[in-house]
Amino acid sequence: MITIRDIRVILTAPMGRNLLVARVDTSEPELYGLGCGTFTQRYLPVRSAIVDYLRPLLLGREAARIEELWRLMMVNSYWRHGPVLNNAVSAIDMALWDIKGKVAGLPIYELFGGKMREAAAVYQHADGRSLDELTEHVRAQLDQGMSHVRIRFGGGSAETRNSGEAGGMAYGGAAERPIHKPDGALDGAYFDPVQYTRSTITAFDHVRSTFGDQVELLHDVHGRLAPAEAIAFAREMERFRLFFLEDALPPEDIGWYERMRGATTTPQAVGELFNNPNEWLPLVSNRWIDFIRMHISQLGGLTPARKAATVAEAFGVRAAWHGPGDLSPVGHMANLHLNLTLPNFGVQELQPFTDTTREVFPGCPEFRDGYLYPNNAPGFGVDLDEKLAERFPCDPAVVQWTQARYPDGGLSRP
Ligand code: GCO
Ligand code: MG
Repeated sequence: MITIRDIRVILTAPMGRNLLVARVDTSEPELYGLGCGTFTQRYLPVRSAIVDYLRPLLLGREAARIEELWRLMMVNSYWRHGPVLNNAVSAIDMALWDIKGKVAGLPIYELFGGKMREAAAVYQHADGRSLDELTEHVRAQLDQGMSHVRIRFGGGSAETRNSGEAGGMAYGGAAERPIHKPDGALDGAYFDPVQYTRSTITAFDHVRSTFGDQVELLHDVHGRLAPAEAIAFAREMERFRLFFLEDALPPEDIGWYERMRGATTTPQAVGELFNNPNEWLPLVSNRWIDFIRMHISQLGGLTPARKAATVAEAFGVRAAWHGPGDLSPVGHMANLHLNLTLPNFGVQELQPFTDTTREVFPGCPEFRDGYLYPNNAPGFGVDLDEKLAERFPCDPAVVQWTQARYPDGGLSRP
């Protein structure tokens, strides 16, 4: 019987985004697994949950019993289904799947029933401070073979744009005029919902008329509109024939998706902020959404993500897992092994890997001509150069971009 001999956490930020990977070593010499538990804004409590609680719980137990150990980890804290503990469980869960694949001498997609496709279609983000810059970035994506592109208008990365450092540019909004704040308004990442919706519609109108229907367009509202604003915006976006509109509503307002469905044909995608199955289950079983977009380590790993995908398949809902820069290549590979086997795969978000990231994580999935390919090695097929990883320390600095504020200075949701 192969048992769990040790569990360690490796923290690294080769792309400047805090990543957390657990390594599970077994009783078999040289047999170990890697799993992603990246919660970039709160990685220290995730590390403690693994090292201080899950490690003592799991040492000596049989590594092959993934379902048993997943449930054991989830209920051992009694309170469960929160972002910190779910990411800790995910890091171990994925590592156990990695080990199982290595023991079987098979890539994980083979353990999930084998390939339905050789690679997963991916999308990246195109944004710009002007319509010309946005056009240039969309064209650059098409030149890389992309068939899907996510558009934002307003310049900089999502997080940069939303930070005070970038002048508080609205998330996806290109400021037509300075945001009108009251005297003494507190610092933050200011955001004007009206400016955002108006400038985003201008941007989509321009991109759709420039590129026609040769590209599938996506957009992420990031849950920053009031329900009525979100529904009106989704209706206005109908003429641009989006592949999907993401996070039109935040987790706190998902009860409005029933009305959203009745009000517009714009396809809906949601899920990156979900932790509890009861967040996505009603949306899927009522067919109020079109894509599930969970951050699978936020769910607790590959074990629950597979189950969510299968439930979604029964209701005609497709998978489009969260795939940002704050996900390790191990987590991206977990998305990919699932995607290769799902009848209801939609599209995969991808933050491209830098050369440095590829050196820290040998075996990264290969991006080629709009598709992401596995390397067909046993398990996930990704390794981690811990010596090199040490050269890119994580940073627990106060997060700025999530201090999103409305023009009047009130805090919105980030
Ligand atoms: C996405 C997400 C990201 C998040 C980030 C939070 O769709 O990729 O919305 O941009 O903001 O992952 O840390
Ligand atoms: Mg998003």
